[in-house]
Amino acid sequence: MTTQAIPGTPLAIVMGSRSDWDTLSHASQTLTALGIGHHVEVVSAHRTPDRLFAFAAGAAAAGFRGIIAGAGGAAHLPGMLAAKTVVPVYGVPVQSAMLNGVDSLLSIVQMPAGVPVATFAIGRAGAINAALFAAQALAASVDADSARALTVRLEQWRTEQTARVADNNDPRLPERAP
Ligand code: RP5
Repeated sequence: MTTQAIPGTPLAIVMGSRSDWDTLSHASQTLTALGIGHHVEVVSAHRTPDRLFAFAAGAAAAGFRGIIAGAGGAAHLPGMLAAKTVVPVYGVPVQSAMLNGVDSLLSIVQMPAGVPVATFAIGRAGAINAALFAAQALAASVDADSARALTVRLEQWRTEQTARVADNNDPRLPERAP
């Protein structure tokens, strides 16, 4: 399968470092095999935080329907992307040298309630499965009008969640509704 199955560039693959490409290249190869165009970019949560925020803030407008995000060690990239966009984030823990990727896995999977990251296996298997899952989600997408309405609702839910935290920043006081 080499022809374009889905028009445009509906998915992005981002990673915390060029050194993550050995792993994330498997996601790219999988999407290419399925005929799904995708953007590829290094965006580091720690070394280029402003770039991360700009990428996440522009992801929906750029037309991305999913972001595959790989990182290793203190792997904050997938979670911070998810915090700034309602485009689904598929997290791939990169196998780290010191702790074999268990650090990456726990860092990516242990998100607080309210900001989901779909987390896959460590390394190559996770990269391939993240690509397959993102492709399956694309294939199962609702029609464009429904998708737009759902995106608005998801963004409203996020806005309310943010306001609720900001309005209740003193833990000694009873929690107030927004
Ligand atoms: C993380 O630190 C990256 O995702 C990478 O897995 C890890 C090491 O990065 P380098 O020191 O190889 O650039 O941010």
